[in-house]
Amino acid sequence: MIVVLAGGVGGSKFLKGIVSATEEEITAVINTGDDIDRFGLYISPDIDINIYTLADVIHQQGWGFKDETYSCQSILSKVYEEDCWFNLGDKDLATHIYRTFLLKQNRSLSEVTLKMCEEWNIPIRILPMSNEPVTTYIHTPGGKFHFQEYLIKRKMSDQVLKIEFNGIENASPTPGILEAIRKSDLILFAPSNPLVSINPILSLPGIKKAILESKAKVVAVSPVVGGDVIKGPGARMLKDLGIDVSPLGIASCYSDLLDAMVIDCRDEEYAESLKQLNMETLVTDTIMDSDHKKRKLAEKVMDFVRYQLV
Ligand code: FO1
Repeated sequence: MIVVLAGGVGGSKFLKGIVSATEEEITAVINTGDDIDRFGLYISPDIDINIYTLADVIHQQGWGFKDETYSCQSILSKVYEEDCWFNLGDKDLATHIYRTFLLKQNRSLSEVTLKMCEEWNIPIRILPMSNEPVTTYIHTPGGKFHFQEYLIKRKMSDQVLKIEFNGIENASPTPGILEAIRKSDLILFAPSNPLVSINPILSLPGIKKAILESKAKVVAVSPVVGGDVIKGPGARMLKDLGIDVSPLGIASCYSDLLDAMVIDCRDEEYAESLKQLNMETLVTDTIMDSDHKKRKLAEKVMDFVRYQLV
């Protein structure tokens, strides 16, 4: 069994590759710290990005539906003069309406997610990291902001002083996650932002302990390529918090959890230093700009785990 920890865009591409490259049972544990309420609707961006990507309906920008329209949003903003900084497409709204409708019937977020996965014919188990609310806030000199507000409304223009996962102490991992970790042979950290995508998952009570106790090999794919993060706010956040924008900086975020790292060819120079930290390294092309390349990367990772990580 394989467990994949993932956030949104980078995570979903990697997950798609892994799904196409192996027949093994996969449980994907998805960050929900980015979840947000807009107009009374429960929006879970990373869950949706992963479902849409695996269902092949994702927009090429990495979130929302392809061939999306924004009629509802244009009425909200032009007629009702609402501040629509968080773009909600018409098709995407159906997901948020349906999820909110089911949650209001006292179904848990994981039940709702599994139901949505069934309806989209997703061949793996996708679990939100927790059924309890955890919200990522970014503390800046100008105050603290919901992660989506920092990212989209304020366009990452603020200096990051601290990242808070509000509610984490009272949240527990979704039922099934700890068992999956214990039973797994391989745990993959997708090339997602370590600070706001993977760290919320790792910060849930019991997760790190289960990973450390599991017999599984633990492998992280670096989201940093050639001194930058492919998508999202990663580089700015890492810099602001004094973390090196390199595979070494990413490795430091995961401290003693990793057996190995997958890094891009452009970062080959770091392989030796990672080895000195007791980490095996796969150096390969990690850019996943086509389905073929997603699958290729996943095949390389699976071969590396099978033949080099013993
Ligand atoms: N990202 C943006 O850059 N701008 C948006 O307006 C936006 C809206 C949005 C709506 C639904 C959804 O599921 C995702 C959306 N995203 C948007 C992506 C999202 O902010 C982030 O990429 C993730 O939270 C990080 O994984």
